[in-house]
Amino acid sequence: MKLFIYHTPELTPTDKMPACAIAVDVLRATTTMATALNNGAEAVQVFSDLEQLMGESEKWPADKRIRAGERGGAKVDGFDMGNSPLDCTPENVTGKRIFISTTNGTRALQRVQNSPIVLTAALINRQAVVEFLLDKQPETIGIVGSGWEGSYSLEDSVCAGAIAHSLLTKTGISATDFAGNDEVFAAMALYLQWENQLHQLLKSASHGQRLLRLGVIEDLKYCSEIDILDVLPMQREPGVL
Ligand code: 3SL
Repeated sequence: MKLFIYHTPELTPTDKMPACAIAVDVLRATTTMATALNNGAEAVQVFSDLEQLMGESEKWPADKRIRAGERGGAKVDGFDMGNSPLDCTPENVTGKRIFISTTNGTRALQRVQNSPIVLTAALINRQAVVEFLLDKQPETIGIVGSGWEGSYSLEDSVCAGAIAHSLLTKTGISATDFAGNDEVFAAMALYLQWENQLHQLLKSASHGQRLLRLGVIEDLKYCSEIDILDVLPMQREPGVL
């Protein structure tokens, strides 16, 4: 098992897909996806283009769909919800398909959607992802952070480090055999430095600051919780989890 971490979709090679790819957008897309599926959503279908989302979702019965859209952290006008995981209550999402488009999380997922296995991870479902990897033992794993418009983001890196650290500890492989690139060491170091203060780290991150300015304080707290959901979002067909 060899792990590669890429900080942004742009830094992720597309010529050779890993056996298992994991898209991460802790703030907030992959946290929202994990929460929706955990709380009974039928599926999450991801779009980069809002018009395409409207067209596809139109084919679905109105009482069985939710249109979720975020741009610049805010809800897209006319959509049922934005990108808040806290809106994904069982009352809201059970039995429904979530048609979602977000700024960066969508891009990360689309970048690796041709890998044989595609998962999404956030801090809240970190251990469920680790357990799956320990069971399946894919030869190569690529974790792709969403970043923010092409730039590095702390929260995705710390989540990648949390996955890497748990995997490394549980497999007992030597770190040099396990790490496919230097980003793996850097992400694990970040996680070990902040593992007991993840909420503080997310509040300090530039996107955390952006969300605080938008007033979504409770989202930030929830997104920083670790291993609270036993859910494994896995792609069933391109763009559908
Ligand atoms: O960029 C994204 O994909 C979003 O997760 C950003 S936000 O947290 O909804 O602002």
